[in-house]
Amino acid sequence: MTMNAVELASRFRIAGALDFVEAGDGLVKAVMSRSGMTGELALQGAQVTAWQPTGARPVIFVSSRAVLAPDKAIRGGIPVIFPWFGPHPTDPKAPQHGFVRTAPWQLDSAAETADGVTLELSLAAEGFGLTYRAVFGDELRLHLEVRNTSPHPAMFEEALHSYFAVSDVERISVSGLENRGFIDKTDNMRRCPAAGAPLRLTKETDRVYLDVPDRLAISDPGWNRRIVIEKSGGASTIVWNPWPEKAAAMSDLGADNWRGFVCVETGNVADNRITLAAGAAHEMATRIRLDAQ
Ligand code: TA6
Repeated sequence: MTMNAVELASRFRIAGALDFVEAGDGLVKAVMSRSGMTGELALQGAQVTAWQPTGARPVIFVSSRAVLAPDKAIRGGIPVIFPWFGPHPTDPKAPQHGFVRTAPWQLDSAAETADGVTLELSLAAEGFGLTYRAVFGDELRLHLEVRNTSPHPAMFEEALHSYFAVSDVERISVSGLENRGFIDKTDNMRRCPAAGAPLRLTKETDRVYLDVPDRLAISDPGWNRRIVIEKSGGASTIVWNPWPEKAAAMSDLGADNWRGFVCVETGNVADNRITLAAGAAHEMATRIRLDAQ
């Protein structure tokens, strides 16, 4: 039974740091603030929908046309993708990117700590138990634990599908991928060799990089900043921007929004998918912070 904003506030509100609001069509968001930092997380999907460190521009992008409604994926933020990435391997009717990003997660605890405002959420997901910790502070720290609660080995894919706000996707570059090959989803899943240089996006880009080092950065000269991503337990990095033609066909995005974001996603997909023994658990984490350019 999901709680409404009033019930959540009565249990978890922290004066001056954490409150709960109704958003869109029946959704509830946790809204956080601390020394000028602001953040948001939608209980549906445990989806981060905002993070803006003190004195900085927003770091997380959400489409101006995003639809906040039950069972509808929110266009932007950091969707939690599980237990498959992209289309379901065998069932064409199954939702793209799994079912947990539109599921009603349970808020288990909330606290203000030295690192910021920490939310702990959980979800039972068809033979898996998911627990998710989000810490909103000078950094944004996300930690996803997946436990196999079934009596047999189980396989899954996962990703934190982060939409990062940028000045202009044609001006940024992504470092950390230079020495890694990738699967090109815009070219029939062709396996491509490492480029040997930071990634610049010049057209529709939809790439799955495998076995990626744990430190990446998005350099944004337009806003004179770098978004630094430090991850653990996530071997894959997915980079996506649809470019204007595909963006125009997405009713919750639009051709006028495509320049303002790049997805640089941390996950375990394709060759990096995970198989867990009965009762075993796997942890994936990512820390996001800003550096001067
Ligand atoms: O992560 C990139 C991707 O898999 C793209 O292929 C594109 O489909 C994107 O995710 C958005 O997917 P969504 O289901 O949120 O529209």
